[in-house]
Amino acid sequence: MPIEQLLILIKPDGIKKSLTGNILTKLSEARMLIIGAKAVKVSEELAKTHYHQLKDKPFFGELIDYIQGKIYGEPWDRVLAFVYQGEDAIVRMRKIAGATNPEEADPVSIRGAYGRITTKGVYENVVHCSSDLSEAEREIKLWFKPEEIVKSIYSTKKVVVEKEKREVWT
Ligand code: DAT
Ligand code: MG
Repeated sequence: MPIEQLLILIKPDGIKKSLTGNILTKLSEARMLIIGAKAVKVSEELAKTHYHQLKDKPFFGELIDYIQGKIYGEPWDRVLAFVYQGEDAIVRMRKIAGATNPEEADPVSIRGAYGRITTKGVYENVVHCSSDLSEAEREIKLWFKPEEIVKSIYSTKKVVVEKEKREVWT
């Protein structure tokens, strides 16, 4: 079985409903390693790049607002991002996450148990889970810097960065 890495997001509805513990418990049944974890306030640019393949869908605008947590506002307008690693990780984690449409998802899956469709038709499906190997690589590299991951399966290189404005502790 190939060792794979993938991106999992606990979306703002999962944060607002205080489901982080429940979601991580369900995911832990797969006995995979968390090799990256952080809280992220999602910018419009990050949201649009993440979901670029859906840009022509009628629900794109609402999807971008949703992943940014705009409908919930402070302090729910954030996501928790994780990189998981394990054997056959993508297919196995997507099974635990459940189908995209929470109404069609296995009721024991995360989306089946905790997701809903709003009256506006937005799928509030609690988690994001990379769909295949190339998407997993693209998404991990979009959401995480190499130094934020314990051990990446993707190659890195050293570069000298000059005159970069960076926030540091005072
Ligand atoms: P997944 O998140 O299962 O990979 P996707 O990549 O096709 O599914 O879609 C990304 C997100 O867009 C999904 O989590 C919820 C939303 N979405 C997809 N199809 C939708 C639809 N028909 N109506 C409303 N939201 C939808
Ligand atoms: Mg997808």
